[in-house]
Amino acid sequence: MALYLGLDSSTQSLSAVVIEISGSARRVVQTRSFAFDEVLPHYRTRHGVLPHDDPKVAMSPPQMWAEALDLMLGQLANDIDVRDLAAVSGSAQQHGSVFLNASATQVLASLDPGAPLVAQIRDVFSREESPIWMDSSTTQECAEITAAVGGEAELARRTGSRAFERFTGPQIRKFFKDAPAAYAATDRVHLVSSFLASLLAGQHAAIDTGDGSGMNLMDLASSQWWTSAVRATTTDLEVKLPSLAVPWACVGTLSRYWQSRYGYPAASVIVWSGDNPCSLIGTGLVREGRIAVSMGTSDTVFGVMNEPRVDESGTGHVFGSPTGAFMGLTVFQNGSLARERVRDVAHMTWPQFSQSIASTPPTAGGVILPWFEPEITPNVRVRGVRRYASSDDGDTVVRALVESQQIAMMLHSSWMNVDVDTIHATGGAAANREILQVMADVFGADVYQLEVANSAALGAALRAAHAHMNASGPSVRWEEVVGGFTEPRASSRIRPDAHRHAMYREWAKVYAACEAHALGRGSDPSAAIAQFRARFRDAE
Ligand code: ADP
Ligand code: XUL
Repeated sequence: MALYLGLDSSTQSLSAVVIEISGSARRVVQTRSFAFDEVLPHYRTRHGVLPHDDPKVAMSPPQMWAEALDLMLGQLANDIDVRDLAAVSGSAQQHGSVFLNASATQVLASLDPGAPLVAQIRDVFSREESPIWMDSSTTQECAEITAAVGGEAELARRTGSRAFERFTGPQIRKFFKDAPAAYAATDRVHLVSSFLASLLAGQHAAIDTGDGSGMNLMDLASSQWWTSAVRATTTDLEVKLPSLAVPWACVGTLSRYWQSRYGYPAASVIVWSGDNPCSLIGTGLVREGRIAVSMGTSDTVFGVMNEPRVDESGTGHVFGSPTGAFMGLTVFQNGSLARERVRDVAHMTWPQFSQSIASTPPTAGGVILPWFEPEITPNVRVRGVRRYASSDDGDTVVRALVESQQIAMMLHSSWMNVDVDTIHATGGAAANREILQVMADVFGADVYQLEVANSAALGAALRAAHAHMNASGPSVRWEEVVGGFTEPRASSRIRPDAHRHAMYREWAKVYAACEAHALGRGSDPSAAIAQFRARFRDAE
């Protein structure tokens, strides 16, 4: 019997999934999850993020992630017999960076199993707070890096994305400019993923090519650091970056700390990756043709790409996929937290929120552009919710928000060029079937829920299994690894309503006109709205 552990350090929580694979038998042995705000309140985060006056700044404490890791491994060792653990891997929110000083190497290698992890690593940080993916404060640095490497198209062609504020390169450059002494004291710049893998292995871990492609620093074709981008970021970044590794690389074994403290074996630590690459595996998307929509803190749309088809509109990203191919990804910042804001203003529970969707006719609430925070897709730097043809009625607002979010996902992911007939839905909000019905109607696709809700943690466990099985035997295909874990539940299928889909195809044009207007790129959409209303007046 072999057990595999997948961890997921997301924006708001740490989750774990333990799976067993023996012969053809497959089962989920244990799942656990806890929210940072609740379990570690002393870090004073809100939804996992430190409150800040500037809406563009988003930081989290890396010590909180480390303390959560210690807590989780302790709990799992209580829950189950961990002696059969063969390999562990992880998933982490993408782009966030952890800055370590030169003492880290020694501290990681000599952790005392008798003392909590966090107490021993307090002094290894050259920056106490880590910028995370919600940070949008680096517009200037994006422009500088873009200019230095020869323009937006070149940066996108080489790294898979134009410069984005949250990407690690622009964030590193900002720190280099704003805090030169602290930057100089930095020995290693990790991603959240490679930082946590380093804590497990007791030595600096590599960055995998999936998470590495979210940095504006890696050459997608060669999977190596791209020297021009590295030099455009800071003067000496090459010596501070960890190495890059294929997504199935082993970066060490669980260190003596975990073995002596909780009784873990010297299980292989497989390089960690980003949550979106891990979710790709955890939703079973190991071949091109289907997409998944994840509605966690961020809403994301992604799918496998055999070739890196870079988005010429500059909206989406191409990342390395854990399978060795590529993945297309489009990210929306105002996802679950926007839904929560609207739910809270209307004083609703989630069941009441669902009821509002179900009881309100399509498009009745108009269009809501939910830019409570600066938005990634489309690029909105100054926050502010925009509403078109909407009323203050709580029910219609809820439906309008959900419709607008789904239409935005449909329109802005079309660059991926995938004929969408089936969507695998994941993330916390995928529990909500009324939201998924709107998704099905907007995309005109069948939507499925998955057996294991946390696809990022499951994907990490499956990546650990895949790497371990391929290291110790003949090569095992991805289909065999994910089989039995990621098939969508047939009974969960939500079919699109043909009439509503036809209506949404037209409403999507109205939405696009509203978005263009809000972005200052289009005229007043009132006429488009009136035309739509005249056409569909008696439709519902
Ligand atoms: P992350 O992995 O980014 O931390 P999760 O995938 O765990 O996020 O999703 C958490 C989010 O799920 C919460 O912020 C909450 O808004 C949302 N959520 C949970 N239950 C529901 C529900 N029934 N309907 C809609 N959203 C929900
Ligand atoms: C991906 C992105 C988010 C984070 C947080 O580019 O910014 O999806 O990974 O989950």
